[in-house]
Amino acid sequence: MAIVVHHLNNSRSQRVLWLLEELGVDYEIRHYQRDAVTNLAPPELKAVHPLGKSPLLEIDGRVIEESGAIVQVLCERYGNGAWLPEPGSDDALRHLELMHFAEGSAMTPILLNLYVARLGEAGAPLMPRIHEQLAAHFGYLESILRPSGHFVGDDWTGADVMLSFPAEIAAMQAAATYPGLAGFAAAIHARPAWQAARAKGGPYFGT
Ligand SMILES: N[C@@H](CCC(=O)N[C@@H](CS)C(=O)NCC(=O)O)C(=O)O
Repeated sequence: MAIVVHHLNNSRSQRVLWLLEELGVDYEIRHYQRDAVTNLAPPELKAVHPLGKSPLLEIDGRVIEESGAIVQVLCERYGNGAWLPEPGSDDALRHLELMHFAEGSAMTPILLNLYVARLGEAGAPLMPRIHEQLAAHFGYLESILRPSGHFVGDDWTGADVMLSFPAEIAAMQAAATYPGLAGFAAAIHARPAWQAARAKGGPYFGT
């Protein structure tokens, strides 16, 4: 059954394209462009899933929403034993934790920062707490990055794919403060699979 990625330009969906390229899986991309003024997804995405967000993966005749679930299912099906730690191992537990941390925790201060900054002076009282939480989450990620350059074990896993997005944002906002995360993002961007995904997916955060 064909795999279809509903890909919004310059978005979390880049992770899914990158992983599919790493796994060598055939897939089709349907492209959607953000609104030039609001930066929001176009309404056509709501015809695919009620939330109208990206990534969305069509597989086995159903639509899967949530990057973490998409990454997990692709690693399980096409990883051939790689991209996920040994089931039942300590690393598997750590992997589960970080797969959820990426969207469940790390993205919260990132999104709050984005939205509250748009309020200007009205949002100013919230900014110290948001910046403190941004630093806490980015600092935590920087501290757990392993000498191997991975978050779990010494090879690429789904957790690296999921954490690539907050790491890229940390690198864009403060590369000097988070040199480990900046190096992690640069190592990903240098991979042929990532570059193939970038070529197919279109411009991504200035790359
Ligand atoms: N937790 C979801 C978040 C999905 C999400 O918010 N995607 C953004 C792209 S980075 C989006 O579609 N934004 C457009 C909009 O909200 O209109 C996931 O990881 O899949």
